[in-house]
Amino acid sequence: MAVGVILKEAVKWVALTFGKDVLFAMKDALEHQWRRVFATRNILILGPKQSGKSSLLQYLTSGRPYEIVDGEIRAPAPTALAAIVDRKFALDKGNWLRLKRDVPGDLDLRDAWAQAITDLQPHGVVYMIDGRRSDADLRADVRDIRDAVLAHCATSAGHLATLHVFVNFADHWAASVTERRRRLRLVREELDEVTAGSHTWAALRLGASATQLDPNKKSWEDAERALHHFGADLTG
Ligand SMILES: Nc1nc2c(ncn2[C@@H]2O[C@H](COP(=O)(O)OP(=O)(O)OP(=O)(O)O)[C@@H](O)[C@H]2O)c(=O)[nH]1
Ligand SMILES: [Mg+2]
Repeated sequence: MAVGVILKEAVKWVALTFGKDVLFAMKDALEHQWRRVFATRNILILGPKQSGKSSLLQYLTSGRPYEIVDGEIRAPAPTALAAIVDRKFALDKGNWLRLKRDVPGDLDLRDAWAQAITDLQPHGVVYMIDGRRSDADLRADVRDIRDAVLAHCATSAGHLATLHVFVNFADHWAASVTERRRRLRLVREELDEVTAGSHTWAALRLGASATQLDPNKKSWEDAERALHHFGADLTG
């Protein structure tokens, strides 16, 4: 879709893939409650492949973590990242032209994140990981946040207020209350470690929540709760 068309249809526009795999939603496209919770802040949803980024954005826009097309659940397209931006940001043609140039479809996942962080200067980042992975892999996923996310925010330290890790697929990994607590503690520990000893990130509000966005379920309270926590840290 040409940039001009996007701008003309901005009011109706829900989300689109930009280049190959960058998903954008304008704040107006979110369900009312989330528009209020997130206020005017720009948000990025990042995370490794198949961690649930598209499902989370879909949940925010429709209240369900999947898209129905012709009566069937449509498999989400690959996304390097999802961004939630303000109408003001969306209507500034320069932003789109820059993003289009900077985020070509064949860009590496982390390069796309770096570019989006630089261009959007997000106030909040949701970093999704797949909680079904081993303890060691989960720790490694969280450690990645330093180089893949925070390193690019360093020059605009005033902007990023909060970073929450959503440990997704809780329908698989959080079988017992004990296991749920243990894994969240592990993630939280590693997350504190990532920012420890850095003056730049001393005031950054961190969070770790269990979420599930299983398309076969009827409700997603964990995700709702996690998003409210994130929203409170975002605007608080
Ligand atoms: N059971 C279950 N399935 C999930 C959950 N979250 C996402 N899924 C499914 O897992 C698959 C991957 O989710 P996506 O939302 O596409 O993840 P993504 O990070 O956008 O993936 P890529 O864009 O390919 O990197 C989809 O088929 C989702 O329906 C979850 O918490 N539980
Ligand atoms: Mg996706």
